[in-house]
Amino acid sequence: MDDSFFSQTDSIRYEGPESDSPLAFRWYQADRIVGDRTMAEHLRFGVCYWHSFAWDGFDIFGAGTLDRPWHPNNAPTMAPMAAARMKMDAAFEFFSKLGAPFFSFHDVDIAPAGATFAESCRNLDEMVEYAAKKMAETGVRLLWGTTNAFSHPRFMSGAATNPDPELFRYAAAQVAHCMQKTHELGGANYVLWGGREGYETLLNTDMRREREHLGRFMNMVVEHKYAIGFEGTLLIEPKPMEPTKHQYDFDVSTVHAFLQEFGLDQEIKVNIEVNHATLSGHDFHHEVAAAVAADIFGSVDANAGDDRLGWDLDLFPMSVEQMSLGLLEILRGGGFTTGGLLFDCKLRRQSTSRDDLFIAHIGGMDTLAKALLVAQSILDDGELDRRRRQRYAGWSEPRGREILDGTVTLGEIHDELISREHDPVPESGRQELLERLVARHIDQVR
Ligand code: XUL
Ligand code: CO
Repeated sequence: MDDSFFSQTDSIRYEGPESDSPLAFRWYQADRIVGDRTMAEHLRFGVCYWHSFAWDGFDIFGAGTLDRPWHPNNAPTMAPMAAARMKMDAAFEFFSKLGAPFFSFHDVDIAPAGATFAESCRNLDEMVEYAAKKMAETGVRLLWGTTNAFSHPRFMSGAATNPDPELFRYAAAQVAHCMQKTHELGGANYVLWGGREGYETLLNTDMRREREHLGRFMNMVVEHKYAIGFEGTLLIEPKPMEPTKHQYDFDVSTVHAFLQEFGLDQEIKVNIEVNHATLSGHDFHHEVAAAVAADIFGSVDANAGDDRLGWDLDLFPMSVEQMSLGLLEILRGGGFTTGGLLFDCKLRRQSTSRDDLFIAHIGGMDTLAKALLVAQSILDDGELDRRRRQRYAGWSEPRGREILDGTVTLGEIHDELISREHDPVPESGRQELLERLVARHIDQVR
């Protein structure tokens, strides 16, 4: 008798849109061809370690509620390394039963902190060895590794932007070690989310200096990548606020300007999180389009917020329409290369049944698989892109081209308009028609 943590659940299979099983896929069919690749190749799903395995459900109002026997709060007498291995066994059982090809972790998610930095590093080394074994057994790969330089009290005033250089050094050392471990596990990317890189009040903050320090930090990270021969992509994850009042990596365009200012725009791309996009006042698809337009699109943390709560709720994505619009921009941009769709999502505190974690991920994967079909169907149909191209047709004509070529001046344009009165007729943007077009693909896709 299998007594593993998820022994009540079998491997999740595709049963098709008519299935009424909560533990089956209705849309995600890994080997189904969509456009030029399989669904699995397009979507590159990943499960995050932190919310699903390292968090016991605590929030600012109360203690953990989730069944996580390896969590230090639930296992006060268990040796920390044994608990970490138990957690990893459960995690890999989950990844492979779900059929997710990737996972992601922070250093502190997989290995307990030691009494010293050196001991923390040794713990991480040991757990990375264990992970390598699990990855080889299951075929699950690493989408990205990252460093947590925001939870420990030492980082209360930031890491790279901390006023104390000793904290900059501590975070730098942690990134150096974690990137090396990500490299050893063949990670496709390395992520830097600026946890507490921001400020609480300008009264004590020198913003010019802190941004310069962050620029120096990121340049050191790039230098280290080449020094160790890591071939994955470096990604910054924008977020506008929370935990700090103002985060420096506010949104994609802010990060792009930062990368250009510090000479990093060829080296670092972005990891866009859906609910970070909405917290910054943008739609998810806006952030993807902004990244594609700036050639810095990398990866996605697929989740959702709540319309009425301005927090980072990390809900599982369940809106096909929202995800279809995002995937449309991703496909228009050529799809993922090293990136993928990571479920940076957490269960609700009341979701305490053992299969809730499966149902949540299955829901997210089905939502995104259906959204992929919708996005591909819109592209195959071609009408949306044809109408979009048509709006700009005048720029291929001589009167548009001479502006872009730089062969006409503002003064010449002025003089010409005075001599030849011409008042262009505005054309409909056809927004409602286009929204109906998207709705038709959502209704009709199979
Ligand atoms: C925080 C967040 C992080 C990053 C990794 O809002 O999204 O989990 O994805 O540090
Ligand atoms: Co995230």
